[in-house]
Amino acid sequence: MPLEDFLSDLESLESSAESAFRTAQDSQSLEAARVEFLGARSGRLKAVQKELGRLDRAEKPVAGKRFNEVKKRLESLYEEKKALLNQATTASSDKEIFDPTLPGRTFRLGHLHPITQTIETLKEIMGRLGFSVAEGPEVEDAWHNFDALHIPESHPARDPLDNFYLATASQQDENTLLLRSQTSTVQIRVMESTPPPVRIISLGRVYRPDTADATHYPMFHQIEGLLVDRQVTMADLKSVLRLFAVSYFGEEVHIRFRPSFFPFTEPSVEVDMSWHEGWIEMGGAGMVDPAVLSAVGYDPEEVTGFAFGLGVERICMRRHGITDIRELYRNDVRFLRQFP
Ligand code: FA5
Repeated sequence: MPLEDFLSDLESLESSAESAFRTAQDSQSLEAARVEFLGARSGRLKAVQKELGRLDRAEKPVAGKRFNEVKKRLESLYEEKKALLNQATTASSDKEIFDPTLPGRTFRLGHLHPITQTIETLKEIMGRLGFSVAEGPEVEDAWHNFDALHIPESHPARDPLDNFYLATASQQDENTLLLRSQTSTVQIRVMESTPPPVRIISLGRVYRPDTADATHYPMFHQIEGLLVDRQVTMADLKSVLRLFAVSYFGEEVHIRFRPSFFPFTEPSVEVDMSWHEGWIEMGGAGMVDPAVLSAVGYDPEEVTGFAFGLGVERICMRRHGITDIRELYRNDVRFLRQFP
């Protein structure tokens, strides 16, 4: 090969390699260009070097010198470009870490179930009215769920079809256990263990084999209230329930009593509330029946009292505009998340 041809091959290789290095946008394309031109085994510069060996002896010094210049130049062009690309990558990842305009990372925190929230609020409101919190077991005996509450053996409320007994009907005796059907059991437990005056609330689960529909569920919660002292009257009951309703719903709430019957209160009423919409039955209430006071060893000539029992789900649902009680127990976070 004549020297001129060698030199012109070398020159064209130099300019293509130069432009390949300069235009490489990222380290992958730069590496591809390096392999193509400077690759130790099959790079294009290597091929030119082989031609160098075949030149005439006299031409070799000139050609070799030029070859070395080109090789050095291309190697340093490659190194420069490599450093440049590395710098750009580091700079852009630094920017990502410190980019103050990115939205912060949010953590999805859980929160209390709406019924638990309602219970906490009700405890706080009644606490301000001087009521302390009492508790009782969810598995109850017939004495606390019925007998002491003046619900006789023959009363339909004791029907096996209306209660979750823990034994079959034929096995029932005075030790019969059942899942409590009302929180009124706690009235009895408190009065049995505490002399008057008492001023308590009790909040908890109760169980009834009711068919689930928009307003009923076989497990639900009640808030029970009991106040026994000297000269307690129906007016006290009404004012406490009104204060309770106003504290929970606000001044726009209306409350009304309808005459009713419960074996353990006399007189008895149904308590309805209206807030933005029509009336809704929240629960029952009344003056503690003297027979109940006697059953727990209180003197009905000395003290009188009032009691109430309201459905917590009803209170919570009205407050939040929930129209189906079953939503509360489907465990669907998309529903529950609406009540943070
Ligand atoms: C009682 O349970 C009485 N112990 C209330 C009481 C207490 C009266 C103290 C007098 C003195 P009642 O069965 O009506 O009463 O239930 C009270 C409230 O519980 C109802 O008004 C309703 O709000 C709620 N409730 C009853 N059954 C269900 C159910 N299956 N699902 C959801 N809530 C219910």
